[in-house]
Amino acid sequence: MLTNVSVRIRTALAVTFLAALAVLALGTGTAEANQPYPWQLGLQPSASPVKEYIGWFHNILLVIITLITVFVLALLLYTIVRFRAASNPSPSRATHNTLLEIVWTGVPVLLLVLIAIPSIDLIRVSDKPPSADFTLKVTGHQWYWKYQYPDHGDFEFDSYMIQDADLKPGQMRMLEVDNRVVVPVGASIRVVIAGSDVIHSWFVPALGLQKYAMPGRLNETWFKADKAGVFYGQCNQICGINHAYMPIAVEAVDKATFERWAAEAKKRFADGGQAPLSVAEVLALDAPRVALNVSK
Ligand SMILES: [Cu+2]
Repeated sequence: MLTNVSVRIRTALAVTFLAALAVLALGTGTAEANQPYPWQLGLQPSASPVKEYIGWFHNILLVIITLITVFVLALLLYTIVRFRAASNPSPSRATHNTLLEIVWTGVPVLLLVLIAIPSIDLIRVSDKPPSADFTLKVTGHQWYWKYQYPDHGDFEFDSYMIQDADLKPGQMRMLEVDNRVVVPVGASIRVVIAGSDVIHSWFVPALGLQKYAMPGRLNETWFKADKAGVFYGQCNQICGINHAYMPIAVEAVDKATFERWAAEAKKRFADGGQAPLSVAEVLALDAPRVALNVSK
């Protein structure tokens, strides 16, 4: 009977271990993804200094809470075994222990203070850029985003989700947009955010960005893309019936490509023009000129 039970426990442990390994293996296969993926464990890989900090803080908190939980569990088990009626027939009548009470109040307070230091510092770091290269204005609408580049000729454009029926191969369902926000890699970008109708929230996990878009109020944050890529996000403040259909796509490219895109965007979006413009389209425009070695 006993051996039967222990065999079953060991089998269950082995199955759990193998399942965890399988999940980890699946996870590492898409570790570089800049969007959520099935069976994801942990946060998306970081692509900005603030996200790096968030990731570090998340990991250190996980260690702290694991140690606390294991410690409390061990105390509980010890108490259950050591002070059960059978082994402790006449219980102690003590009600107070000054030293113990000071310790079990003081240690948690100390831990909370220790956690509060990086937590508050993170708010400071994510609040303002050390020095901004340019400003991007983001406005949340029901149900799309408007982006404005005041330092590049003040052009602006709307960014809508690609509908399922219009998806091209390789495009992310519910995450791809017709007009991506394009930024240069390595530039510190000040982001000012507002809402035009209700509260939205501009949330791009890989860049460590999450800021409310409030009507009648300008919120500020910043980011710096450490690497080239397309970073996906979503509105994460419930804002009405199409809340799920206003994704965010930030494309980080090299500086020269960004300057070309911005120059083209200034023309394209002048006078309220709204035909979408992609980086690929801008590069394709240049291809014949580059091939003929003709300056633009
Ligand atoms: Cu929303």
